[in-house]
Amino acid sequence: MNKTVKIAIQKSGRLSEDSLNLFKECGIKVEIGKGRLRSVSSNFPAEFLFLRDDDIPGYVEDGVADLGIVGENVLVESGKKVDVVKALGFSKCRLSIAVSRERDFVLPEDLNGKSIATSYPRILGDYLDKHGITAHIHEISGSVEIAPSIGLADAICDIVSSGSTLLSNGLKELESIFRSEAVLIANPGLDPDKQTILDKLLFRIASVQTAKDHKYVLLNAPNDKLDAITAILSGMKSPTVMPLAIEGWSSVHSVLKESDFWEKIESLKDAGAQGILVIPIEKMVL
Ligand code: PRT
Ligand code: ZN
Repeated sequence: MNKTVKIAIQKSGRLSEDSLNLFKECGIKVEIGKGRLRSVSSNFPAEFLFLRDDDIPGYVEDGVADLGIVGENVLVESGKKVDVVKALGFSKCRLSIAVSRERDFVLPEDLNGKSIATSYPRILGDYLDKHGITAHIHEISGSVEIAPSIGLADAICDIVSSGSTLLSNGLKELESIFRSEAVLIANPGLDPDKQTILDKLLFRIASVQTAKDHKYVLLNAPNDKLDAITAILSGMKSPTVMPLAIEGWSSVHSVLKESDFWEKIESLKDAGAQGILVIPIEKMVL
């Protein structure tokens, strides 16, 4: 029988949609259905297990699943021994210490002798140890943001994304102690067949991620401005230049990095480029 890898993803929650999207962009079919706990892909050697995110690091450590997608916050808090093979760039958030807006508080000193409510006792404990602070960690599993107002704790340490939950509970964010995003994790002892499948998956993810970081650009330029314009467009190798039907003009095609896109577009206009078209790239293999 041909080998498959078992991939654990969150059944329903903040990671689910982006995880499924990632596989879709990689051309891997995943059948989903209500109440479904597993699904075998029809076009890639993978079986998907749909689980609660908290269970994913443990399943991957035990080898029940070979791979998994989970937030770094949950992974580090779990303390499980797995390999982080790829940062995926979605579900970004931070773990922050917050207190009531009315309180004057200086970190980390003012935490000494105080109580802090959190669902992340390990990560918070590490932060406190690092700063030589002794505080009482009050572990709770949910609704951490209401702890100060009901008198359960002086401060909280919880996941923050937009900050609106803190705001609507009268809290202010003092310090972010951990940054997190979704990561692909793997069992450290994958056999060679499974490692080969993982390498195939990583190759596809890299092509999708590289494509997202780049844009395809087409523009028209008068031939006497071509040197200046092609100098701005370093591209993958060098830009493609083709004559337009109209005499003295060319069409220039190239690839630009998303990060320096706006700056380069301005320089291109200043250098005489016209009719600039920008097109998203679906996959990019370097
Ligand atoms: O049911 P299951 O156990 O699988 O899911 P879950 O309810 O434990 O987790 P889920 O789906 O809520 O989150 C999954 C992962 O998404 C987390 O472990 C983080 O890695 C990541 N993530 C990204 C977030 C947020 N953003 C986020 N905003 N996880 C939680 N929140 C919560 C936070 O706890 C707080 O209550 O949203 C609130 C803060 O959001 P803002 O935007 O108001 O600041
Ligand atoms: Zn969870």
